[in-house]
Amino acid sequence: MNVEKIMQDLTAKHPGEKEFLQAVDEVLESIVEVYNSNPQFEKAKIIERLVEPDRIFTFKVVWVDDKGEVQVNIGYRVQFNGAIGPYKGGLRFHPNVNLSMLKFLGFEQIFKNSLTSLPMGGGKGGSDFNPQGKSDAEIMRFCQAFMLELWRVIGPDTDVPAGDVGVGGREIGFLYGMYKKLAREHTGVLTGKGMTWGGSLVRPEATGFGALYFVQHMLDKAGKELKGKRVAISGFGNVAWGAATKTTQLGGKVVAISGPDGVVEIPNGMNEKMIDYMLDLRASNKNIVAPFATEFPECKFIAGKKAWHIKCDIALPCAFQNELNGDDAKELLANGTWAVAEVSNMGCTPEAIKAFQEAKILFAPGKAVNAGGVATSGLEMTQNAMHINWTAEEVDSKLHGIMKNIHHACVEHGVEKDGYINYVKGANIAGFMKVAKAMLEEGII
Ligand code: 2IT
Repeated sequence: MNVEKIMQDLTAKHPGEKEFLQAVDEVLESIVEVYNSNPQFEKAKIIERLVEPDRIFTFKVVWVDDKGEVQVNIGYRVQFNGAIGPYKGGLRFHPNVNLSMLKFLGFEQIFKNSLTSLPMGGGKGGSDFNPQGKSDAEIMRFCQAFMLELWRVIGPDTDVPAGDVGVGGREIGFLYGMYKKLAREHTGVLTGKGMTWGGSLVRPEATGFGALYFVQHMLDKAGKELKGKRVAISGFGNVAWGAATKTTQLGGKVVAISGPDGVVEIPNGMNEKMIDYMLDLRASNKNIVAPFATEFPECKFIAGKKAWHIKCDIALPCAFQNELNGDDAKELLANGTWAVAEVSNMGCTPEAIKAFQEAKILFAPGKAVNAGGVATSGLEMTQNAMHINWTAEEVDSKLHGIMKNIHHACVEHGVEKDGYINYVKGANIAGFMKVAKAMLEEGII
């Protein structure tokens, strides 16, 4: 494989798909060596086949808002790769959603799902619908209209969507209700369901919890511990909440959370009340963190600044792709940060990752760190297929085991000659090998 040539061809075919091309480039750079040492891959054109989604569905979503006005959005589902299992991945509702974003997320999902060791292929979907400021009734009508199209192409053994940014328990409920009505079946076709109708305990907190289990193993391997360390978290959604909860439980100090309006500095670290308040903040649907500092006067709101502005040992991006750039990385390094774990998908730009790796600090990529979310979705699918429910302890211990294995796989494939663990390389190689082998064995399809 010639990475440059493949990237040139792909860029010519899909000009402007910036995030997607960025995600592919990172994977290719990581796997080129193992790829080229295995001639079977080249012969079967594994990479050329892997970078094109199996299929993409786009559809119009028409709904009526509370004022009686007709609204039109675009819906998508990218079924990227189904070599190791049914397509699996979230739905993102956000005004910036476009095909490049969903292709990047779907591509990442292939390797992430492979890392979980569960049988799940990669997929992603969503809409440019903006949930901000919408009433419950509007959210419901949109979700119903969205599912009216999507239901034809998904199924419990075909493609199993879940939540992502802008899609939480409420949306999954509305989507599931409509699917059930159309398909006349009560199956595990979506994950992140409510606990009384097929959901799995621990799924709501799984992404954040899993991330902290991964971080624990990473610190342990480096001879460090989380206890007493300053942790900066970006975002205040479901994932950030799970990460803040587990950080605090494990004795870390969450000294910052942030939103689009700025950062809240929490000098003594978050307490339980503050963690609970994150949920109120999210439920207020205003997408700002400033009220946090009014509610807790010991905290300070700094408008227009990111979480990376606050001095911390460990940085956990928990919001969006490319939310931590080269300048942010410099600021963190200057402030003595020695570990960064992406909890968001592709949270760091290539410049930021390069800076962290050159400084030889601990850095782990989203597809490994945040895999606990989709892994627990996989556990939800298993429980649905078996028609049983596991206890929270059972699910949590399985999640913990999966994160431990993912960490192990990253180390196995990521150790450099000088002993530095390149978690990006490790995660990409470990995730890729399993999918590539499956593709070889399943023939040219
Ligand atoms: O990015 C992700 O892994 C998710 N949004 C979760 C996907 C899932 O199927 O649970």
